[in-house]
Amino acid sequence: MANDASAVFDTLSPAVSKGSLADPFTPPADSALWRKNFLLGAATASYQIEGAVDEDGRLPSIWDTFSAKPGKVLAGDTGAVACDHYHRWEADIEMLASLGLEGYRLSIAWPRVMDAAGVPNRKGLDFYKRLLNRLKEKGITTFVTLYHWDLPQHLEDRGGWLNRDTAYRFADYADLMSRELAGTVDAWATLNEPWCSAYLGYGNGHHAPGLANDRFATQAMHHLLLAHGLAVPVLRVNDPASQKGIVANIGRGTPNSDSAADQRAAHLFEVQHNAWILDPLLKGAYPQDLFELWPGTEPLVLDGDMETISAPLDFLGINYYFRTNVASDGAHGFRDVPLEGVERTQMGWEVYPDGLRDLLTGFKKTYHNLPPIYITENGMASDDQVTDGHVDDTQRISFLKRHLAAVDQAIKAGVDIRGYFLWSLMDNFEWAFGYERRFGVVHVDYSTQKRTVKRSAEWVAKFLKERKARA
Ligand code: IFM
Repeated sequence: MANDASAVFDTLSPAVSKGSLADPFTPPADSALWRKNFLLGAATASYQIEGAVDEDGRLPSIWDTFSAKPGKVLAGDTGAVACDHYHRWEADIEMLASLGLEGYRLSIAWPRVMDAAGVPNRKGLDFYKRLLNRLKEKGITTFVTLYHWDLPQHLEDRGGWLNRDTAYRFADYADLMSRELAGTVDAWATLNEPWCSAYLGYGNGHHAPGLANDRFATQAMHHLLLAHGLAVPVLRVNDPASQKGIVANIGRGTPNSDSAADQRAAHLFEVQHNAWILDPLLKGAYPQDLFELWPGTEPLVLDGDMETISAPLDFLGINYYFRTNVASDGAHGFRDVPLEGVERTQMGWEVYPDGLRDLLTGFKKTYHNLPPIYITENGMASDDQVTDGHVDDTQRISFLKRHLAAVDQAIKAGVDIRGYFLWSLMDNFEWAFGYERRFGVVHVDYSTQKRTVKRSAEWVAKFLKERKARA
């Protein structure tokens, strides 16, 4: 196997590496990307695109509260309007369909569909029913995430994910949604990126609700995973035909040197980013090395919790963005050592497709029960501008090609990967970075809400058209 995922397509089709739209996307003939049943889609999330935060009975979420606090989000941005998708959903679905995208991953805003007493909010539910029905009419495969970080504020007021009860409230919410939406959802993901909810939300405070304590992070993680475990059987009963899974973000950590200390640091980085979530889900236990990194932070785990958390999954969603080069911090952990001269995105994240392949092939070795995988997010931010009605996001085209090549290599190495969702369908509210960072394959002018299809979206559409023609 070539070491460098980018090299695969470069060798076979040198033109492709230039990333210009004129070059056809020509994966090798034996590439899984040509398979009709390899799903190619795009992803979004409720708080990042919907807006309409106080319409039709939606209650406040922790992100409304957090983004209203000075200094928490770049430029004081909030999700109050975002892409106004709540009102523009029909045109947005048309756009998605016109690009030929076969799958759409969206999330439901919990505070839109249920009140504090658990009473359904019909208007909020109807929004998602209309949306999902339309997607079905268009023949688009639907992946629905129940929790992409917009926790109802009333639950945070009672301790949020530090309160075990939130896990049970989540199971009630999953029950309502799967009873109401059964038949319109192809795959349910319970949580998006519990690492971010637990660590960024409760461990370092960069995300809502903004608490910073390692012990909080491990307890919040336990309750998030418990919420997942409690919800899965409920989803199975109410909507047996759909797939059930969870979405984890994974991080590649590479050692800054060959020293044993740096190797250990890279291992601990991956324990903290990957095994912290995947071990409980797939092995039924937290990795003990985590508590070497954060001594004394073991969460309170009750009898039966780990069995609940590790019940079999139909799929595992994987979100991948970059690698981190690390060295030992001289104590229990690691410190980042940014590499010089490497390609980076608008986020400052290193472009490193091989990390995706290496993590996936590594998981296959580590977890004998690794479920089928969907890449549920992958993409990059760039400072995209509209010029003469076009957005030339050449770096994104090249990024997507190289990461798709890495996926292909992982499939050839035996990993069961069934699809890929690019992040994101359109520019949106990028959490603590507000609207400055643009991840979309469709540009959004936030002053007019005009959508402009970027070159990258045209490129994906072109490939999908070609694939359809060859089928
Ligand atoms: O925008 C986020 C998304 O909500 C979760 N995964 C990472 C993306 C880019 O930061």
